[in-house]
Amino acid sequence: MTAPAHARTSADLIRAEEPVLAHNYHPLPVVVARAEGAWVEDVEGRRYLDMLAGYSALNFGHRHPALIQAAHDQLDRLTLTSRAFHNDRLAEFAERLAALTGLDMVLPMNTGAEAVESGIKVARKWAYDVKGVPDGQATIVVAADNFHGRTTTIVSFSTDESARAGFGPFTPGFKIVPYNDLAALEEAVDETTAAVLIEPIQGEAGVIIPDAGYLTGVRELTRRKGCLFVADEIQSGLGRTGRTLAVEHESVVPDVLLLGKALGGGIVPVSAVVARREVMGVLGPGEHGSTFGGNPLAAAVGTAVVGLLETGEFQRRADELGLVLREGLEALRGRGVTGFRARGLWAGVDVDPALGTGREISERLMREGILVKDTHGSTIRLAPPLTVTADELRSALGTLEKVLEQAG
Ligand code: IF1
Repeated sequence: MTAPAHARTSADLIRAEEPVLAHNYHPLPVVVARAEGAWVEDVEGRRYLDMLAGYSALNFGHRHPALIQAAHDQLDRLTLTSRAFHNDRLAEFAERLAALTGLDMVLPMNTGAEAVESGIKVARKWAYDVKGVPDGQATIVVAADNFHGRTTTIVSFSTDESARAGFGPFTPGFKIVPYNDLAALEEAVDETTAAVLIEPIQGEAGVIIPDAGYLTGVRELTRRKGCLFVADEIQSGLGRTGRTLAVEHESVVPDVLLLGKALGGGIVPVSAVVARREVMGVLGPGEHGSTFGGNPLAAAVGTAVVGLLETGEFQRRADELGLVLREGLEALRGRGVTGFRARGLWAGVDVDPALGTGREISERLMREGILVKDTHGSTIRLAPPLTVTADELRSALGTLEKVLEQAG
């Protein structure tokens, strides 16, 4: 019998994972044991500033007091009923989430991929029942370099070979066009198109921000051609870009909104499809579901998350601190940073490949107490909790500067 987990060193725990944990990730060699706010602590007590924030699932920081309190209160009352019965938390969650997003109806799910899959099913059913596309012929137009999750259908329309190789056969009915290209979209959308599904900002692709007017163009094109605009805001939403939703930067309202990650406050998986009534109305009893979707614990935490966003505080913080982030990155341009894209507290930073890969830079930053995640090549993603302070942000940028100098 090996020592209990809490008595083992980081090295012991990393070694213990090897024979029994699927190798579907290549984590940085840090073993987190506790966390609060923007800081995590490893088994040996070393502290790190978390500049990844769970890929934007921790927008409100680790263990935000209001969210933890909501979870504790609900744990002492009721955690799961399934939707075979009602529970006393779901109505308020759906009402307040719909109001926050400016849409009408909520389909509560659990993970982001489930929200994407559910959005695909609703869009297809809307195409058959409302638009009149012949059964089985609905298509959905997506963007190259997309990331919408890891299910077989979702990777069917991925352009990332590492995400789809070996997982076929794939789901038909998807067309891929270049991102940020309205002419290509115009050509691809036809009478069989149920929806255009895009990220308002492409996260995994490296925080790719489309030209001003692109989202407005997608909105106008989908409305004119009679198909749905489905916005995947699972990573870009809920305050990350300085607005409740990234589409707000162009005052665009999609027909269907996909949410996840931070909707669960970094505590429980909570995702949702939020849509216009005409669209969500295509679902009838027994036509879609999920054991945990809309469970009272998720609804209680989700409602507390919506409560935090209703104040506008986190959106303002991301907007204001985004200036600090951009100024800091601008100062590093030509000094190891070859380019960057940033909106709110979210940035994709291209590092000079001569200084190392994104992974190598991430490892150097880890040794200096900063946790980030590379995306592709030599691009690293910066996405701290929206609770980060300006001083913490400046300190992290200072450490990035130091690491880039040392790598040179
Ligand atoms: C991994 C990436 C980020 C997402 C968008 C749907 C989902 C995601 C825009 C699915 C999830 C996660 C998945 C996680 C790492 C992370 C990720 F690197 F994979 F691409 F954030 F960029 N739509 N993104 O970003 O949500 O089912 O995971 O809850 O798979 O490694 P999920």
